Amino acid sequence: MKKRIGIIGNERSTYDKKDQHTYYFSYTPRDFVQGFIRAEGLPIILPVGVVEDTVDYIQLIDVLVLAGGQDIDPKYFHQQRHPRLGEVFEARDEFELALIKEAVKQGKSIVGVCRGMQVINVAFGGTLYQDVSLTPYTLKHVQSPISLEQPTHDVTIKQRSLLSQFLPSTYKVNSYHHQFVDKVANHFEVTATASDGAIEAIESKFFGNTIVGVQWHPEQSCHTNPLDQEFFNYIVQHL
Ligand SMILES: [Mn+2]
Repeated sequence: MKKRIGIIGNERSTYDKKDQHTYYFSYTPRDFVQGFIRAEGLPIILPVGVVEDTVDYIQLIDVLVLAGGQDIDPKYFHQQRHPRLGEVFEARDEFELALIKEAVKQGKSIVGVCRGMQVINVAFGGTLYQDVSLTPYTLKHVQSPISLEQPTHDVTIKQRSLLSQFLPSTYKVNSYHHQFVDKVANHFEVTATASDGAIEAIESKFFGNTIVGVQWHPEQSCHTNPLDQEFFNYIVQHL
């Protein structure tokens, strides 16, 4: 059997003027699906479900992937909501935190992208900056309107890290985040840093399984950049 990659979905709605009806969708960006198919994995989209089903969901998969999306409710790192906090999605927070806990119990690897890295950090006791305005960082970390296919800032990759298995020691990544890891969770190490000091990747092997999170979006550039496709290849081949 191919490696089963469970990607946690998101929800969105569209209002159809003709029907005068709002339609709700569970989805994940197609780029994740395609990245894992190219890597010869078996992507499976997990909808935002109910916490009591987390044991069953984790049994279905080999690797848990947390994708990008809304901001995490800061109550999970014991802070009040800052005025610059973006949209939050409570059911997703709760479900993802439960899936992470269960994945650790069952010894399944965990991968986070953007919000996904931040959720991992919070799940293990770290904190976030709720907005870039609260940080000392000076690079442009929301690169729009520049397409995410195009990398815009450098990161330094730590030697002997998981990321260093397929990325060079200095690597240019895309950037689309207004929140940042602040205090890093215990037993995690920072394995990529932007030149302004922003934390761009974290990893841990402490909990028995492999856990890795990146702040950039390899799924948005893996179609055109082979090194970003390597992110998916590595997950399927080694996690
Ligand atoms: Mn960045």
